[in-house]
Amino acid sequence: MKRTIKTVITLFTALIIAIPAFASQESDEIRTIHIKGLDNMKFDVELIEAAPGETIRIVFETVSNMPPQAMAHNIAVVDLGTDVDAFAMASMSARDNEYIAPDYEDKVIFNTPMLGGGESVEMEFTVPEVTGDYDFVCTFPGHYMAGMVGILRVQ
Ligand SMILES: [Cu+2]
Repeated sequence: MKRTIKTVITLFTALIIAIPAFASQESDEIRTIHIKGLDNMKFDVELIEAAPGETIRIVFETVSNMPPQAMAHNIAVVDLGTDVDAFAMASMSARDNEYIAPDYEDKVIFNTPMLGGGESVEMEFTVPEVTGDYDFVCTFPGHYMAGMVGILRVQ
C-alpha cells in the first residue's frame, strides 16, 4: 500500500516536470534575434536572415545614457520596392506617430516602438513569404542618414 502511494506520487511528479519541459521546448522553436541600437547611430546587427514565412522573436534594446529626446531608436522594416529615402525623410517629422510617417504605414511590415536608453522590447514577427532583401531603418531624425540601417534577408 505504501509502495503504491509512492509510485503514484513519483508518476505525478514526473508529469509536473515533463509538462513545462515540453512547453519550453516548443517556444524554443522560435528563433530569438537580439539587436541593439547604439550611440554611434548604428544597429549592432545589420543583417537578419530568415526563411520565408518564418516567425522570429526580435529583442530590441537601446543602449544609451543620453536623454530619449536626444537619442532613441526603433526598427522599421519596409516592404520590397519602398522608397526608403522618402520614407525616412517623411518619418522624421512624424513624432506623434512613433516617427512612422502615416503615408507610409502600409509599407511598414514590422516596427518596434521608439525606445530611449535602457528600454527594450520583445516582439514576434512573421517575415514575408516573398523572398528578397527588405530594408530596415531607425526613423529617429538623422539616424537613417547616419547609416542606421540593415537588411532582413528572406531566403
Ligand atoms: Cu536610431
